[in-house]
Amino acid sequence: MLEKTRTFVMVKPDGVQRGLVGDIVKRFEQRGFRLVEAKIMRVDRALAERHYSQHQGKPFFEELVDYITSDSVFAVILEGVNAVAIARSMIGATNPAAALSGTIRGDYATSVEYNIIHGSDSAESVEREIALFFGASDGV
Ligand code: RTP
Ligand code: MG
Repeated sequence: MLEKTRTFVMVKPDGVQRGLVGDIVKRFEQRGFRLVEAKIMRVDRALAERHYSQHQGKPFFEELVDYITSDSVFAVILEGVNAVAIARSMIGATNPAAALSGTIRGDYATSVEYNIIHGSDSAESVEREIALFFGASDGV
């Protein structure tokens, strides 16, 4: 049996507003991921600042928090083989100008400020972000 792991993905407010949630979920399901838990929610400033604490002090930090808190997001826990690396490769480069066509950012985004989707970047980030967004998750 191939070992399955979890990752955390969040469709950002621009992705939800543009009606891209269904397409994005479909991409992950088609690739072989299983949805463990998912919800539409509003991120408040305290949660946004904790989620992006590694970027505190950077020139884009305030704008990033404004953006993430501006409207609903779609938060999801995915399970699959090599979940973090495969989800990140499907999401594509942070700056859509560098993201390849066929990736989510490469197909739907043009600006680094509004780049549609977040994906955890390490096993430690997965633990931290699932705890932040879903609490002590025991999704089936
Ligand atoms: P994310 O955390 O959202 O999945 O994105 P990422 O790992 O690909 O990129 P990261 O370096 O963690 O940056 C987090 C988010 O901050 C915004 N950003 N803006 N204006 C800028 O230069 C700039 N750089 C980063 C983006 O929304 C990025 O996804
Ligand atoms: Mg990141």
